[in-house]
Parts: sequence; structure tokens; C-alpha cells
Amino acid sequence: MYKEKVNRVVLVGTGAVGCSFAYSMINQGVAEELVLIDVNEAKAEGEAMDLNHGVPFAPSPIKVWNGSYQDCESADLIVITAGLAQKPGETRLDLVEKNTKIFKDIIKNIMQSGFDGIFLVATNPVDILTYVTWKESGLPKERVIGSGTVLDSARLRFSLGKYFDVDPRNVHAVIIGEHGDTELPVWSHATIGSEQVDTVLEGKNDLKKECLEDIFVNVRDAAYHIIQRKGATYYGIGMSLVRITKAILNNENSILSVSAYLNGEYGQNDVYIGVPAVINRSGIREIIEIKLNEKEQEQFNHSVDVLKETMKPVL
Ligand code: 6V0
Repeated sequence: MYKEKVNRVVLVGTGAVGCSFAYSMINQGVAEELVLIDVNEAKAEGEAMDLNHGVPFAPSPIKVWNGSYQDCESADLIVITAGLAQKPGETRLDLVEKNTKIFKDIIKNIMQSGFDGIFLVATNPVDILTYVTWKESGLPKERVIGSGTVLDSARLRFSLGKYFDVDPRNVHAVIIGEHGDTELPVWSHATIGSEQVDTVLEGKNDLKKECLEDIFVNVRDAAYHIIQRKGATYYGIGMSLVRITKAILNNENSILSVSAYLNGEYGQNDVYIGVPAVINRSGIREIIEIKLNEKEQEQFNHSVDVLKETMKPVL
């Protein structure tokens, strides 16, 4: 009998980030099936009920239900947003031990189902938990992806768009490194339209180069500022996860700064960290190696060192 092939996405963790992802995914008509899993089963059930009531207004039909790990077997993509979030004053790296423990359990349950698709991880510290997911799952490194610095790069593009008064979609600027305190902007390759940021600044007396550093610091610390005000951040990351999901399921070959496994790229090995990569139906097709200047390479190396040091106790 003809069996239609549908895209199934499983979401593990129906908290603020997970539900922002689910809501945004349904509104963008990205997949045909969405399974919700959470240790708090009632929460997953309630979210499925609520989301289903919006399906008549979605651009395309989608089945949403609260499921179990058995539903992972035929999943194309599993998005993990489960775990603890930062409290005010806590860094992402402070979460490492608690969330690694939660992850080992989740990945074991998923792999027992026979899952053979792609993982997309958002839980913090995301670079380390993506590494844990890769190790524990035994899947090829190309099929284990972290949200990396996709959100940070979006924040930078938004802020530069505001500063230069242009559509952020015409701002091409990327943040690489740890999704956290040691990340860095690659100013040497930042463009507005197709003009280098430095060149744009030269022609405008009222815009100052020093402001770029302030813009970056605000972007880097954005999560702290938001958490201080509203307790958590979730819409931006939810939409970032949908962007990556679309690149995967639609085989887009889009370049996004995800957390990817480095095997010699940027002179580094055995670490998951935010770098631009081509994303398609097979996961990470390839890592793009931007030619960094000396200062950028030094900062990137430092970011790798911090991640590796933090990972030591949990691996
Ligand atoms: P939340 O609202 O507390 O939701 C977490 C959910 O995980 C809850 O519903 C829990 O019940 C569930 N959960 C906990 N343990 C398990 C388990 N063993 N199995 C299944 N479900 C479980 O947190 P929120 O959604 O705000 O944040 C989730 C994670 O995303 C945190 O680690 C954040 O730090 C992280 N973020 C990552 C970002 C990124 O850019 N990568 C951005 C923002 C937040």
C-alpha cells in the first residue's frame, strides 16, 4: 500500500523555548507531524491540546500530539530543549553538570527507539550538550547539530540593521565561538548589503566605529539583560530553531552559524562550537572556514579552550 512520506519532528522539552519553537514551526508550516515529549507529561499534553487549536489557522495541516520515546523511531529530526535554564546571574556554563546528566538519560531513551535521523540541540551550555549528544548517540557528527551562534548572529544582524537603518536581512554578519561569554563577531567579514561595514562607516560622519564594539557587547550579554527583565529568553531561540529546521527538512544548503564538530577546521579538533556551516537534509554538509584575522583567531582559540576546560568534568 502507498505510504506517504511525511516529515516528523520530535520536540523533547516543552518549556518556554520548546513551545516557542513549536508555535513558530506550526505558523510557518514546516512539517507534517510534531510530537511533544516532556518529563512533565501533563505539560506536554496541555501544550499539544493548546497548539492543536491553532492548527486551523496554520498555513498547512500538521498533526501535533504528546508522545513517547517510541515515536522517535521514524522521526526525521529531534529537537532537544529539555533541561534547566539560567537563573539570574548564572552563566550558561554553570548548567553543565545538571544538564549533562539529563541529556545522557534522554539520548539513551531516544536511541533505544531505533532513531536514525538528525539531532538539533538548544539546551545550554549548547556546545557542550551537542558534544554529549554526539558521544552518547553514536550518530555521525554531521547529523548532530547545535543551535550554536545562530541566535547571537541574528541579534547582531538586528542591532546592526537598527544602527545603519537597513533591513537586518541585508546585514551579513556572523558571531562564532561558544554560545556564551567568549563568543566573537567576525567584523573582518561583516557586510551591509555587499559593502564592508568599515567602508559603510567611512562614508557616514554621524556613525562611529567605536559603536560597533558596544553593539557586540550588548548582543553578547543580551541573554543576561533579558533574563533580568523577564526571567528567560525564548522567542528568538524558538525562531532560530525553526530556521535551522527549515534548512534541514527543505534541503536548503543554507549557511548558518550552528554548533558543529571541528576536525581540523580553524586549526581545532574534537570540539563542538559555533561556526558557519552549510545545512541540508543530510545535516551539516560542510563547515565554511572564514579567513580570520590574527586577533579573531586568537579569540576563537580562547573560546575553544574555555569549552574544552568546562567539558572535562562531565566527559
Ligand atoms: P523551561 O521552561 O524550564 O523548560 C525546560 C523543560 O524541560 C521543562 O518543561 C522540563 O519539564 C523539561 N525537562 C527537564 N528534564 C527533562 C527530561 N529529563 N526529559 C524531558 N524533559 C525534561 O526552560 P526553557 O525552555 O526556558 O530553556 C530550556 C533550555 O534552553 C535551557 O537550558 C536554556 O538555557 C536553553 N536556551 C538556549 C538558548 C540557545 O540559544 N541555545 C537560548 C535560550 C535558552
